[in-house]
Amino acid sequence: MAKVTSETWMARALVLARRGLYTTDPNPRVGCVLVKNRRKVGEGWHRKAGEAHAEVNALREAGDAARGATAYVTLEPCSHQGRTGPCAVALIDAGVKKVVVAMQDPNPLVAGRGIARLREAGIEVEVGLLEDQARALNPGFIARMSRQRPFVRLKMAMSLDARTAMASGESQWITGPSARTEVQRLRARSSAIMTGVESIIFDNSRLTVRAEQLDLEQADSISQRQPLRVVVDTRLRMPLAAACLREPGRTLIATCAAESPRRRKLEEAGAEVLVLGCDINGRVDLAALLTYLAREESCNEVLLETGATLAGSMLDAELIDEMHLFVAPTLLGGEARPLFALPGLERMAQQRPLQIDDIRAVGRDWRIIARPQRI
Ligand code: AOF
Ligand code: ZN
Repeated sequence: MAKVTSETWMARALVLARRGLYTTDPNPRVGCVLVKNRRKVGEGWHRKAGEAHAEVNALREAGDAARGATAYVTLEPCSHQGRTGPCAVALIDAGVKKVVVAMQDPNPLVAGRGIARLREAGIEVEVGLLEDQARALNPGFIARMSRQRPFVRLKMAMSLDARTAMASGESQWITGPSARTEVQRLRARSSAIMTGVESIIFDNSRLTVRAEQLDLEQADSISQRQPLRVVVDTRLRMPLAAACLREPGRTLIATCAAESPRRRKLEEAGAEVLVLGCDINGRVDLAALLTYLAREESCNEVLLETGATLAGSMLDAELIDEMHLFVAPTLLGGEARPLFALPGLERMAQQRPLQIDDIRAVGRDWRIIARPQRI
């Protein structure tokens, strides 16, 4: 039999944490495994904000067997009294002997204090096992806690000749059903879906999670949570009849038009209107919007589903963390609408470099995951 190492247990804790991918928001996804005499005596994960943390669920399963066990946790056990009691204290009280932590909690309420508390109680603590994998589970929570802004993921679909729409603006559907299911998953894990008013005008998209299209065990709990819809609309051109205003969940319109008479009408139609300052081009200050989403709306991951103008502005402002580009095996020809409206580059030295992290087939389409490199 293959040797069971501490990596194996932490890998199990990461698998458990991932079960909360669609449901823990705004909390992080966390998993925990309790091991004694090289056997698992309990495991748990955090399902939902307000409910028990991963460690508490694992301790509950282990009962008395937790005494003398080693705990593998994907995030530092908390030290604060939040909606639930501090996990560090629960581990100490249960008589756990050693705690292996994948990463420190970036939440300033915790930030090392959970680890310190365990050590003060005489418990051996090891930090950093499979840390990269643990960080990858919670990019949004980490960005919000450490940079006061969400992790922004851009999703775009294009033909093999890099067209995102027909000249008429018609764009449904370039990609096939598997890619569209994948986009549903991206929506379901996000705190907010952000778009530009032009996309609403052209596509009238609902920007909702359709749990029945997800084909997942957790479909029931997902359907209860709709990500916040955020529409960037400098001059308040949002149509009163926009389909997304009639969907469950909230729609927030970010605008510079403080005095517009349309504001009240949109509010009556069910939207919330957020007035922000303008940038030097007279458009909504996107960095301020993201800060607002992190601070006031506790947004961890934001999915940007939009057209060339807003995508270009977000890229230009260095506000995109990751891009998911779906490439369909089709040619659209005609007038090219670029992926990004960027100011024309004149020299090769001005190129926007990307790092490609993954390319794979999704049904009949291809998905490229890339990260803009800071220049
Ligand atoms: C853990 N284990 O499973 C999770 C932790 O509002 P509360 O009480 O649920 O606290 C949320 C904070 O606790 C969250 O911001 C993060 O710092 C930590 N999450 N900690 O020990 C868990 N979910
Ligand atoms: Zn906790």
